Amino acid sequence: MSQIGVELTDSAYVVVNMRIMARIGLPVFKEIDKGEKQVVPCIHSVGAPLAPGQADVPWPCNKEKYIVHFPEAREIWSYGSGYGGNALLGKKCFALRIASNIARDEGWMAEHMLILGVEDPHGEKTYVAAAFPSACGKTNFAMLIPPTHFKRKGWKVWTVGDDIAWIKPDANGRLRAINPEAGFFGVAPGTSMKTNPNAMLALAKNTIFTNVALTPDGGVWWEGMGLPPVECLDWQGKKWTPELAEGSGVKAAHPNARFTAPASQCPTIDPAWEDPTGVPISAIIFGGRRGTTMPLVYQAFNWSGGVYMGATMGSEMTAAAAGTLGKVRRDPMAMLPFCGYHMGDYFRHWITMQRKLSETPRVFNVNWFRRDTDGKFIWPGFGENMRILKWIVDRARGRGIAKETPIGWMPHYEDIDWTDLAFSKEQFENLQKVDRAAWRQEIIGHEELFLDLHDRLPKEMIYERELLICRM
Ligand code: TSX
Ligand code: MN
Repeated sequence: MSQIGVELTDSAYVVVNMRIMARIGLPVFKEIDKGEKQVVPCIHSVGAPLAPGQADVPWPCNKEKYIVHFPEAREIWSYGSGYGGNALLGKKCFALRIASNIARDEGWMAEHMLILGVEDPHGEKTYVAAAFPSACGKTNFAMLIPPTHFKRKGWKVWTVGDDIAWIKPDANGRLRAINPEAGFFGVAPGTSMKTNPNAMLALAKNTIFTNVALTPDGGVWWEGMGLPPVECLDWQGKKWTPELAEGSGVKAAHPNARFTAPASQCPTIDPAWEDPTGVPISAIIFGGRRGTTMPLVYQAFNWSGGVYMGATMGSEMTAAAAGTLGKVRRDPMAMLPFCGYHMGDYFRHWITMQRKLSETPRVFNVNWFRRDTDGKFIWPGFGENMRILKWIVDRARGRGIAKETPIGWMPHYEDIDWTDLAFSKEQFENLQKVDRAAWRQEIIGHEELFLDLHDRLPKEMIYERELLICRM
């Protein structure tokens, strides 16, 4: 299921990062020499290395940027930017934009999804793929550590990938997925031994850090890693102290600072993570950051309901993003910036994929971010998400219990394993509540998205919306 690209670049940063993110070198040249597979040519330049109008001031990249994809020719031209997504062309540009275009033509899917494997106490493995917009903790979920009680019973979560999945039906009509990447290009701030020990262990060696703070002993630091150093150099090389931050709010690391770490160094990396035939996918999870309206978890009634779920997903804007705080930004399948063709045709491709399948994956929606009336997160999240993941696996395996609601199947309180977690039935009901007034607004939001796509929108999306309205 692999694809080949060649990237020409004037940036050493790109070379050393791609060496971690992709499978490179002699074996690839040998593949190219066989002449059987298409090669995607990619060219990259950071552009003029001087400040605009100042011939003597060094500058990291050009003022104007052109990140250009040629889906017909299957080429990528990127000029003027050193930003990861615009410069490491194997990632968003190839593995999502160009690959999604190839996938449409060839009958497979290139998705913005993590892949994980859940091993139960009998050693049975169930793989799931999950799409979340940015700032929802995709990498954390891909490397989830189950609570102690689950670990003792024998539950394990294995990591296949944290960002991109190429998914293809096999000869038996089962969806199989590979992670086309060889590394993690993860957001550093917020990553710690508390939030994601597996990522911290993965990045402990052979790792490139971008725009983090540099400590006096040659180490790195970022916000949310733990206690700050007494003094360090911030991401721009200026002196930084915790006192300075308290006064002015200046951050030591850039909020979008990154680590580039080999996936092989992740303690929970799945034994099958490099299997060229991929891993079988039993469930697909969509999710977003939503303070209200969206329950912790529910299951779509069927495939077209699942496609509707993914098509209408969205996240509330955080402070950093432009626009009204708390407003829902629709990001279908987390692919809006990454799909290589019209989103309406992309939804149709999703709908059509089922016809090639003997076994349809179950589709779920999760929301770890619902808040109570005081504005506090209701759900503890992180490792506790294992309880929800177990229900998802049970459902995908056709053995979990659920109740029918207007939006889909939901667990009863009793269908979740609550051992060692003080979470009452009242709290759970609050988290799962389907508020009809709020859903009315939600469905109006779906209509707004569909208006933008109306001339290519598959009929299934209209009918699913009508049915949802009827059930509400
Ligand atoms: O990654 C997160 N996940 C998924 C983990 C497997 N984050 C971090 C998001 C930013 C990238 C979360 N934040 C999650 C979550 O499930 N949930 C939350 C919200 C939250 C934040 C802090 C607490 C609880 C919930 N703290 C305490 O309860 C003490
Ligand atoms: Mn991503």
